Amino acid sequence: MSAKPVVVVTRKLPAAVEARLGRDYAPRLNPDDRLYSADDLVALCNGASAIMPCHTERLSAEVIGRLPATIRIVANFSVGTDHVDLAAARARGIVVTNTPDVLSDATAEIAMLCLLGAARRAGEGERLVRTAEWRDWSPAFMVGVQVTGKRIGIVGMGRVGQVVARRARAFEMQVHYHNRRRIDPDLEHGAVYHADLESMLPLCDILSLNCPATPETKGVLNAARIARLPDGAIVVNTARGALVDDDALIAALKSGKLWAAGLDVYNNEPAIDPRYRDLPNTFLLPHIGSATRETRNAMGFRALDNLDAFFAGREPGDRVA
Ligand code: 8YV
Repeated sequence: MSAKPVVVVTRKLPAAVEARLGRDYAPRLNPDDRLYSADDLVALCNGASAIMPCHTERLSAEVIGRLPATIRIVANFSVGTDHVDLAAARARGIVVTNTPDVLSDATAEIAMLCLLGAARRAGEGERLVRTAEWRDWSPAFMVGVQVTGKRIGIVGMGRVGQVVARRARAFEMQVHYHNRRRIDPDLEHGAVYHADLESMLPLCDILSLNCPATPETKGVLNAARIARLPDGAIVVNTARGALVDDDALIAALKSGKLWAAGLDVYNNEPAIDPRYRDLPNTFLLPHIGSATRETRNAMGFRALDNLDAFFAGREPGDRVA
């Protein structure tokens, strides 16, 4: 019987996922959930065949170049792959996979939470009650923006974007979307496609960012695009912080051009731009889009399915490089 492949698992994973890893592989686990430096990671990979990283480990071209030749696959515990230099992996013949589908519902839930939290001032309200500073009630107290029946624009109508659209329809919203190409009209359910992002923006009472971070989408929400949104619009980001020009978003939140923003992801997490914290009209979550028990298990099993296929000599279902 051949030895079980050694898999470097960069973060602590759900117990059931680690149990399956232990049954089928020789995993190098991280029981203390310590954040590895690039040097730690490279050293841990000595003699290993696979890495199962999260988005917290940056596999840049430089890091990939230092990996031992024994590493044959990077099976990400994430749908996003912006932390991995895919071209560098390809150049070294390293297969890369991700975990699509299984986190779409959980992430769309957080998008709706961000949307509602921003529109209805949930963060401010919660802080008021929690700090015992809630003193009075009046018709003018904590007045927010109603979301029912509003127009939502979704940037990136992939798996998550389509679930956000479905949830938005439950709130009777009119759905607009911008995507590289129009999705199958059977999947649109009345959503209006805009090939041109610029022309969609003036129609968006709410703008939800749901596209991957790539060189093309970096800073897609910039000052010029924010200026095209209706006054008082709401911005929701559950995709990646890199999509946003922080200076532009913060200026628009300060000036009142935007009503509010609901954010789960940021540039430079977790050391986010501190100005977000000082604004009353931000509803801020710590990148918890996929953080449900169900989804974290499913992500782990999906990553393991990819490893299983690879080591059985089959094409992994979620190969991205
Ligand atoms: C995860 C995510 O928390 O899957 C993604 O791309 O952004 C998150 O939902 C993270 O990636 C885990 O590595």
